Amino acid sequence: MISVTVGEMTLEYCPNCAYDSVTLYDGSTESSTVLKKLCTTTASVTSSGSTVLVVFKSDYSVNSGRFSLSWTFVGQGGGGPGDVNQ
Ligand SMILES: [Ca+2]
Repeated sequence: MISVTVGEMTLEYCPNCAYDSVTLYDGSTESSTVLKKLCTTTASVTSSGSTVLVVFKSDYSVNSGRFSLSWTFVGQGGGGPGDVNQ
């Protein structure tokens, strides 16, 4: 599993973050489950598998601040193909 911590998130504000956003997916494609969609709030999420997709979207108007995030592997032990151990 991967634990992602968003330390800073100051994008343009809009309800549902419709204009500018960072979306964290629980998988490798945009059809994966959305863990969190953010524009002005921070968050911490943990994936169920070994992949997290981060998608930043912005539109043509209104620029705002910035965002930062960090991630770490969360070990589960046991091992086996596809598992992340720490
Ligand atoms: Ca914008």
